[in-house]
Amino acid sequence: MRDERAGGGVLSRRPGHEGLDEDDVRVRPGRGTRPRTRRRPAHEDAPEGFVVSIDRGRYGTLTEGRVVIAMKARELGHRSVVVGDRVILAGDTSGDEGTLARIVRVQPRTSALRRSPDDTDPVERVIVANAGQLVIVCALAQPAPHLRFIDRCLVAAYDAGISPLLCLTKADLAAPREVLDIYEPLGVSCLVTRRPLTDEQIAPLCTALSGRISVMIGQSGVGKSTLVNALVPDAGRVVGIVNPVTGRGRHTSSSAVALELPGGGWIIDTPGVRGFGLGYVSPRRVVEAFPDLAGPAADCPPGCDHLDEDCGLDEWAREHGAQARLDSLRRLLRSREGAESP
Ligand SMILES: Nc1nc2c(ncn2[C@@H]2O[C@H](COP(=O)(O)OP(=O)(O)O)[C@@H](O)[C@H]2O)c(=O)[nH]1
Ligand SMILES: [Mg+2]
Ligand SMILES: [Zn+2]
Repeated sequence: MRDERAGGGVLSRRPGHEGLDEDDVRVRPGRGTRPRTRRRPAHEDAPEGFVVSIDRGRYGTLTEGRVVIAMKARELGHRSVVVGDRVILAGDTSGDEGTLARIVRVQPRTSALRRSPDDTDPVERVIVANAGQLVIVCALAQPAPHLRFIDRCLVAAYDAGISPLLCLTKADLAAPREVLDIYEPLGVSCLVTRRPLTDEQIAPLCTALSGRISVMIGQSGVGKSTLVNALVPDAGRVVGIVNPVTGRGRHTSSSAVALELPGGGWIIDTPGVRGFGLGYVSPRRVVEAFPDLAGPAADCPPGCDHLDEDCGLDEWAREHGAQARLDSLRRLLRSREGAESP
């Protein structure tokens, strides 16, 4: 007898793929994903966790108000799990000392901050998931501002669809004007902090971070830890409780960690990340971040990198009095080339 339901649907079964249902129709072939089978356990009422730390294959996940340590389930294969991911847990999710849950699924990401090992390597690795904001911390002195680093962070942020926030520290040592003149024409949100880091100093940053997931990046010595300690007064303790399984009290220097802000939201510190390889970012992706430039850029010669004489953006900038904005955009585009490190 013919099964009416099986034959008549839009999602008719493909030869050689018996037993698949519409869940198997994927937009992209996911690495490590497998077709649904009868043996696959149901995780429908399994709790969801938020990955706050990673240490040698152990994932600290905030789950229903407690920190549950978990490992990746075998069924995840090579699928990456990073700080900021929302994951479905199975097994012992009590969070009791010595217990270990399993991560059985990773929820779709709203954003993915990536790096490639270097500019020529097309393989990209996700560093942080679901962040809405990239806080680029740069000192105005000691160490001197590293503008190329800022440019590259901006490119990575625009590519990931994450809004950047430039935080200029140590304004007690040097004035911020020159740096602001480069980035304000792009419409980048900028904040300036100085010592002593009073509540008044930190308040604008608190407001900017409130209720969002922000990831912080900056070179060593620019004042990231100083800011985090001011934002999250018990930051040291929060990090310390994350790893009861291994007994290690602190996260390793290379791993990211998410800290909950007292006013709501999360700040993710990325101690091991000192920059981005941008080999995978196209000029088009960068220009798309600036809606007023995307229109005129579409009239450029095919494949225009927007750096040469025949680029149509020069005329647009003259007509709109936007030379500073175009200069800043070109800084960003040029920062994609050459070596990553300072
Ligand atoms: N003068 C001055 N020094 C600062 C300021 N913020 C941080 N520092 C100092 O800069 C050094 C590096 O700060 P730290 O937070 O450890 O930087 P990190 O490596 O980015 O985490 C420390 O000696 C801080 O006391 C500031 O606004 N002004
Ligand atoms: Mg630090
Ligand atoms: Zn062009």
